[in-house]
Amino acid sequence: MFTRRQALMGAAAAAMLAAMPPMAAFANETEIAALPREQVALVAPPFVHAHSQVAQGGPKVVEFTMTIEEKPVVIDDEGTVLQGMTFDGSIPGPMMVVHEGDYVELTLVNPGSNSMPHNIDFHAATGALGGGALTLVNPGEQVKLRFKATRTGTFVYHCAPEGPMIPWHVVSGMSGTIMILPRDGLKNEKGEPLTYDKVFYVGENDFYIPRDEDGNFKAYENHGESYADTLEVMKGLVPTHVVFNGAKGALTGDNAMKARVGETVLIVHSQANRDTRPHLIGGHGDYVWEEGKFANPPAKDLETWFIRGGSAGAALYTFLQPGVYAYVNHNLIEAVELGATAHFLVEGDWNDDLMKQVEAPGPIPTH
Ligand SMILES: [Cu+2]
Repeated sequence: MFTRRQALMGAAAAAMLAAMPPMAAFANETEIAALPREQVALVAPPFVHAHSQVAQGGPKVVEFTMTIEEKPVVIDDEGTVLQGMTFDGSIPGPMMVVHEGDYVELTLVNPGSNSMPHNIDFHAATGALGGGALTLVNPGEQVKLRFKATRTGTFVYHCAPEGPMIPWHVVSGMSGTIMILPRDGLKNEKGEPLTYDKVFYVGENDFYIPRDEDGNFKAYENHGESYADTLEVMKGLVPTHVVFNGAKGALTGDNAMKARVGETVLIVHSQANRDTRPHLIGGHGDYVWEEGKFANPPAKDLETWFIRGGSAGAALYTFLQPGVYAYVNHNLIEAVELGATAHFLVEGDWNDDLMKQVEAPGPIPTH
């Protein structure tokens, strides 16, 4: 007999099923092996390897290789040396771009010339400490990790070996970003397509360089020698340097990022360790994915945006005036004194309607 109670329970079960998220379709090894593969050569920031904004065809396996390099890096114009640790030789590591549903297959190489084990934790990946538990490589080893790009957005990756080694490796330079684009590209808050003419990747780093009794930055022979002193400065939580692209001035003057009036630029900004607040002086964020997650609609017309430590965000802006724009961490002490300033050099015609110096500076008239 079919009772009223059974009918209610049946309805409840159906409602529960309907409320459950749809189970994603997971592929087996045979299906993954049948996918097309693409090898991508990474490029050093602020540049990003060539990619299509809308996916061409179905999901594929995208192969990347990164070689870890432990090396001294000059981080300011006074010649201060960081005992650096890098993914692929650059601070930050290179930005990878794939589409949702693609597989990332990374070969991580730790050459015998290095002195320490390293690994990689992808905030974009699911399981095993973001891959960190499956990628620990000693000097002289390499490892291959595959993960499925299931969530869209900009995500940090970083080295995460063990205990106090984790923050030390991160503030020595071992972080970068992956961007996972929706298959049909970026969209505005109405779901209409957005595209960019150029993309730049700005990675922000806080460094903690020990000083001697006279207050001068200390130099060390190697990483091991620098470790104890550096850890003491780190624990004070006051960085000696806050920089873009690994060094004060790495993106200013001759190294400015270039654009033209009318061009739309996507700026991806990461900070693996500490909060920051990018601001484009004289411009705006037309569309900003502050948390860097493309499933959420972008905010519009932002003056400053907030990047949480341990994340990457993306801002889209169409330049409307020529000139040099400073792009800063709008803690202006960090921007000016500690190094967190970049430049955009924009060419094109000035628009008097948007701004005009109606009268040049001159003496105050007397009566
Ligand atoms: Cu490491």
